[in-house]
Amino acid sequence: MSGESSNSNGDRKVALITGITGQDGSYLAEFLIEKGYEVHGILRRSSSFNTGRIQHLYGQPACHTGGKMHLHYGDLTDTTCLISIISKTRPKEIYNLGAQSHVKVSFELSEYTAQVDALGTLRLLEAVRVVGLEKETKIYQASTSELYGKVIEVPQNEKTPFYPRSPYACAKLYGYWIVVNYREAYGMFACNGVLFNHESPRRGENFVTRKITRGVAKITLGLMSCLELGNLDSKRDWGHAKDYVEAMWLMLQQEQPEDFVVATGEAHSVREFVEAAFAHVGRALQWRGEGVDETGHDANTGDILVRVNPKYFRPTEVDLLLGDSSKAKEKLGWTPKVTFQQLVKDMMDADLDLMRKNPEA
Ligand code: NDP
Ligand code: GDR
Repeated sequence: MSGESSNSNGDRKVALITGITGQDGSYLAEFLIEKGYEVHGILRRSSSFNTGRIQHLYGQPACHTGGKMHLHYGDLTDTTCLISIISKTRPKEIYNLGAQSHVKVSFELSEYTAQVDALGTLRLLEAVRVVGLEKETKIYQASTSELYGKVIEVPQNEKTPFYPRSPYACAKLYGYWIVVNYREAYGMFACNGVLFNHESPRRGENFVTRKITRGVAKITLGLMSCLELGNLDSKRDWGHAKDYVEAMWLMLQQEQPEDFVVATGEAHSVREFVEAAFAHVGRALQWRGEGVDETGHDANTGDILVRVNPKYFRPTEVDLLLGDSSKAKEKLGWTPKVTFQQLVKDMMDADLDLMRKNPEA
């Protein structure tokens, strides 16, 4: 690789995505390929296949012949590989989506979560500097509404103070501020997207929305009798991942690097999500009992369809997230297209289809 400081990709649109195998990475890769980008992604070594969400892109013959998408083994805990991949690919845009992204798991994997989500972000920024691309490469950082944590004000916007409530959120807080610092210290084009929860049929199975739509699909097909959940009262501002990856890209197309909140401006409780999912298959729920004894019954048959299991409670909970994305609307021209009801429908239809084809899924 030459030691020149200019981006030797000339006018070619080259993007690097960490976390390309995740929910957002897969939608972003599709979006960028559609826009004519050459997409590079970092793939973690795993003992089983972890490319299910991008198989349809990787499977394109063009990919094996210098085409649209290229995967590189790497990890956000490995500085050397980050330097090597950035040096080889010389991306114009980097999207840092890689993370240990599960809030509850972060209480058990707190140190690892900090390694990946906090120090991983630092490693990536430093790798860009080491390769000499700090004035060429634009960087998107996957920041999160979890930064707001304990409710100080609603709706939450770019000026709302942070109060993280989990090791995940604390690690992401470091990620947020190191991005701001590198922007100010070295003039790097680096932006934080403070994204509120976004879901899709590709959402990981142990996040609450997907757990619900999979569970309701299984109950509908007689493959399961009851869904066990934790806190039914927490409220989230749920959008669709497909809409949100567009906002990531728009942030990197601006003249100046800035941080943006991305949200729908509408909050629903976990309980409402469960009700909407059952309503999709024509079942109404009746709630009985309170707290850990609460159960959700089929309003017609009385069968118990939902139980609370305290094992899903978190040591510290985030009660209410509701975002104000006026700045994104004004400066990026971004608004969400998918409503809450459409999101539930999209996820339910996909999981019913999946379970019908493969009841073991
Ligand atoms: P996912 O959990 O679906 O995907 C996470 C990705 O990160 C996967 O590709 C995973 O690889 C990869 N990854 C995990 N650990 C490492 C590591 N050590 N090195 C490199 N890559 C790693 O998350 P989402 O797609 O939902 O979210 C994308 C990003 O946005 C994350 O940073 C998340 O914290 C953040 N975010 C998400 C929101 C949401 O509602 N979805 C909201 C706000 C922020 P593998 O497939 O091998 O596990
Ligand atoms: P969150 O998403 O923590 O907001 O983080 P998750 O879907 O895990 O939880 C949302 C809310 O649902 C409650 N809940 C349950 N959660 C899970 N996972 N499983 C359950 O059985 C259950 N029952 C109730 C939770 O307590 C919580 O209040 C997501 C991730 O994508 C982060 O990476 C991202 O930063 C934030 O969204 C914004």
